[in-house]
Amino acid sequence: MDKPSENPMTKLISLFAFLATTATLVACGSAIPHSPMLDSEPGAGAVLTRAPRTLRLYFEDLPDVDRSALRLVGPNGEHQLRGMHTMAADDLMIEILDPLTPGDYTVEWTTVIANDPTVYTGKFDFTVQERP
Ligand SMILES: [Cu+2]
Repeated sequence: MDKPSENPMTKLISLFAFLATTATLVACGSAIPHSPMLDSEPGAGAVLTRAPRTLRLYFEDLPDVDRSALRLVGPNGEHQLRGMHTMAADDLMIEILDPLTPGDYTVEWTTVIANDPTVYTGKFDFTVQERP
């Protein structure tokens, strides 16, 4: 009596599919320049019901404050930011001067990380929702 067994061809096809996916990921990974930003407040893609008053970006190592820049662009254009500083050994922090109204925001950042001459840039978005 034959037991139902897995078709070896199906196994082979899924193995090839896996390898192709892996190869694509590796290829894409090497094409995207490395980003030293690890985390942020607000987080990338965050949907907030309370408008943030500061931006804080966390990096792999100490950012050079003097050679770093942050921009915050929202539905009413660019927001005024004040007093960029570092709070710990790995972050940039800045105060948002004018209150954020509901809408989509983009943070654009430029930084130089300790002992690395590369100028890194990146951006991320967050959303401020109307308060219920
Ligand atoms: Cu601070």
